[in-house]
Amino acid sequence: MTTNLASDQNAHVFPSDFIFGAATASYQTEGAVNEDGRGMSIWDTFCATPGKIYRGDNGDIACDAYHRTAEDLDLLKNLNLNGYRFSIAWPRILPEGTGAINQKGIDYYNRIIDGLLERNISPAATIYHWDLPQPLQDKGGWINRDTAEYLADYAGICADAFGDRVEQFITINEPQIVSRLGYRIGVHAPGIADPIQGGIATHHILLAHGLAAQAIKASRNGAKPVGITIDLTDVVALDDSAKEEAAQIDMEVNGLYLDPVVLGSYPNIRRQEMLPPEDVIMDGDMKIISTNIDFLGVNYYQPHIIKTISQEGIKFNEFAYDYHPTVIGVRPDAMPVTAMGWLVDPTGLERILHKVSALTNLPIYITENGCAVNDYTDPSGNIHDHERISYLEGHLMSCWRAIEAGINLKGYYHWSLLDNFEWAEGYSKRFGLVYVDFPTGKRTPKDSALFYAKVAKSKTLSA
Ligand code: IFM
Repeated sequence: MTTNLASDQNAHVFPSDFIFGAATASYQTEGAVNEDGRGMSIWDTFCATPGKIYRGDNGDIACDAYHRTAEDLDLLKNLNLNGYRFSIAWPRILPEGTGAINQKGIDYYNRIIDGLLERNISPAATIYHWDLPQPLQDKGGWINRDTAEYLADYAGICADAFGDRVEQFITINEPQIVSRLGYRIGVHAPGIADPIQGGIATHHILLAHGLAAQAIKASRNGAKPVGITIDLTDVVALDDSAKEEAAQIDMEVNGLYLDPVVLGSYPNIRRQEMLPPEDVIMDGDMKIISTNIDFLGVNYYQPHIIKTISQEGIKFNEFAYDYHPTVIGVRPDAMPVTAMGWLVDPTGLERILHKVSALTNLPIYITENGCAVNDYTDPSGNIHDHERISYLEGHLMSCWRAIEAGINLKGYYHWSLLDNFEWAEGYSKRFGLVYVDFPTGKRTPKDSALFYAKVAKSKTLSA
């Protein structure tokens, strides 16, 4: 099926209701960690642990977004964006993780939501973008099954407080990163490096998604559109003999999180330690995890390109895959990389959209896509981030082509609105459309922001 979107050789027009948005997350931007009753999160603890974060950075001040709400909402408006994806900090709403609600936390997100609506910008709220209240970590964090229930209670509170105005709720951001980086490898909070705990955390975070979706649907505000954001990567085998391993890697990085949500089962992964131990999967869990949702959020950054290892071994632009010794990952010479070292391949986004659409009829939103660039202000105070413009243009073109091919893609949120705290990388990586001078908090739209503003205004990508 094709949709016959308007296009001539030079102009590619998006549907009139398409969301051109930007995304941020609480701990990465808000700062004000000790203000207005916010409790401690695992990221406060992790950042305070020597050696965990580049240069010892932390989110104490970040972009100071907590104090600059109106300024940031005006930025969105001036960039002609019609959608904003932000996350709610669990420890601002429930400083202990459960129990007493902190009204000042509710007030803060009310200011954001009302300010968005006044500017005709659609609010999309993520319930959990990784800032677990520290008191819940002290009870075991995502290893403790109760954490899934606590998250559902907190999601219900958010839906009751904000569901009369928030247009989309996203339960969890990137369950893969929570379990893999937080529990399996330990480079993210809470810093656990144990494959078994990784498997347990995987199941509990997915269970939390299902329970939270149910709680949001049961809100006194009535059922609101709810979905989950899963980070997906396109796994490509360059030769036939790498295909089987590529399929396994695909299941480990994508299927392990996507299949339970859309199919209600874990994929057939060979490495047993990737899967949740059988005794943590209770009767009825898979049904909860695959609870009906209204849309799927997809985060896409880069592909994984795999080939069979040659007799000469690994060359400089290749890298080993742990646990998959017969294949290597390849960085093709012609493919640019971002300041994170991530490959730039917009066609991967298109392929991911086709693969997801073959699995589910859910409407899809790209809830994150973007790149880190070594941005700097020139002597006149401008930021000429041509790499980001090219990245954005390429990926928007993939979105347009996917819609043209009949894929139910409803929106695109660029990561990120602002340069911000990039987790273990601290402030060393800039992902923003808007440059943030961290010592002063001053915001300056980069050239990419001006480019995106034109696209968003005209809903047209001109070649
Ligand atoms: O900054 C992160 C974000 O928090 C989650 N998705 C990937 C981004 C870039 O690493």
